[in-house]
Amino acid sequence: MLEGQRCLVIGSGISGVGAVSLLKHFGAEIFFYDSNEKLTIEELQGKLPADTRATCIVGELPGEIEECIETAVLSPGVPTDIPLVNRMRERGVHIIGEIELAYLAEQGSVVAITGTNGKTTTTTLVGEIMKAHLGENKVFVVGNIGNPYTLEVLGTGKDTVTVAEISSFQLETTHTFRPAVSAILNVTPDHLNRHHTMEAYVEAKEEIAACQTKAEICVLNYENEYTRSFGDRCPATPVYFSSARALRDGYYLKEDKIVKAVNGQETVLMDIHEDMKLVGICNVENVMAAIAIAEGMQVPMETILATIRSFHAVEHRIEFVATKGGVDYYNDSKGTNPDAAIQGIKAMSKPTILIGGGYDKQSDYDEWIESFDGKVKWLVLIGQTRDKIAECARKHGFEQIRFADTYEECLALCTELAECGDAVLLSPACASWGMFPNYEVRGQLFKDYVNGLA
Ligand code: UMA
Repeated sequence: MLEGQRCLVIGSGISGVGAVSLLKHFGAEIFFYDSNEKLTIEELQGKLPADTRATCIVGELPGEIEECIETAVLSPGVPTDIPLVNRMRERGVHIIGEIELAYLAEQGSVVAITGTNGKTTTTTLVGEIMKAHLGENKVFVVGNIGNPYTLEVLGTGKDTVTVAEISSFQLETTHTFRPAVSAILNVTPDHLNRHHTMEAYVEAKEEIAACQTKAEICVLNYENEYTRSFGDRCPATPVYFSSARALRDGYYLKEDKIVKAVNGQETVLMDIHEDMKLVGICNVENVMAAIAIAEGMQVPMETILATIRSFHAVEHRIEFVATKGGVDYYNDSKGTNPDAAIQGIKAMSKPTILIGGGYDKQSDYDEWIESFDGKVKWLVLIGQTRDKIAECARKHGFEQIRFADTYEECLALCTELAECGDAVLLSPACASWGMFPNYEVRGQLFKDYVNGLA
């Protein structure tokens, strides 16, 4: 359907490279573009396989190229309201995202998971459950998790399942994407610099179910006001989970047990201490969501529970790194917004030296500071948001603040401040952008530093 069409791929990150490879398969005429003037045409060419025919462009997009484009494929990091995209939209150019492009080639079933927090853990766990059920080579785990969908989709077939972690950025540019089972784990303020309003952010998240019908399922968190109310207008059949109350139909936490109810009839599924290696209430929610999703995909309960029993925390999410000099070090680099970072603090049981700050997504830090709850001994701040966070902390009466200019300085300072019996937690409540390409690089630097300590 895109054969012979002039297609512009915007963004030369991993999504852009994936989009080019799929467009090549479709037989499109490809223009591979990145607005970053610091990049060179040779660098863009170097990101593509040698036999790829694509016109590479950096910096300003020449008018004559813009004018001839028929379809534009946006990388997730490209805002949908920049002048270039607005002009093309007005001209009637077909504007899609990398997820939509990949979905055009999907042959099998799709599970799609979004939410402000818990996406990566839930996606990974669902991927493991599906692999246990169908076999390793029948399951593709893709999307925001760091594996572009476009790079995997040609391997799909009638009997495969694609488990996709989908961000709000990606959902702004889907049109026909129709998962068999979707899930919105929770929605709390995040990425407001990109979406501008909470309403727009919520709207983007709800797109995950836009093409579903009542024959399909949307798994929703009953304890989040946005996802609970979405159940009433969701085009799919809602299936709820709750960490705080019994439901007539759905999955919920009852004391220490995860229970399933059908028409008020309860079945105890598992014990959250004996059967789960993951800790924290956020992970109980992730596990309940994974059970609901997997059951929605007709996986037998014994396969689901056996996988959960052996499943460990994912990297960079409240990940224990090591104990050095009597101090426990935790990497929660994926704590990229205040709500996620609150979960990080909740999981700590010792006096904590907390590393915060990074890229400014125009978040509010009040609730995060309030969650310190006497547990945070020192707050070590770094990055673009450090003054804003410090001001907010002082407003809440928290004065134990130190600043660092570089991550090396920040980590050395934490080691100096920490005493035997303390914990050091990297859970910055901010994205890493500006200092690092992504949260993984930030988390890895932290882990390398800790592992290098005597
Ligand atoms: N660019 C332009 N024009 C613009 C904006 C960006 O040309 O207006 C260029 C940049 O110069 C850069 C490229 O676009 O060269 C980067 O594209 P990108 O930001 O979309 O990055 P990718 O490497 O393609 O990674 C993206 C996701 N990144 C973002 O959403 C910001 C990755 O999510 C995802 O793993 C990957 O696609 C595969 O699907 C990361 C993320 O931080 C992990 N996601 C956010 C989050 O989880 O909170 C949403």
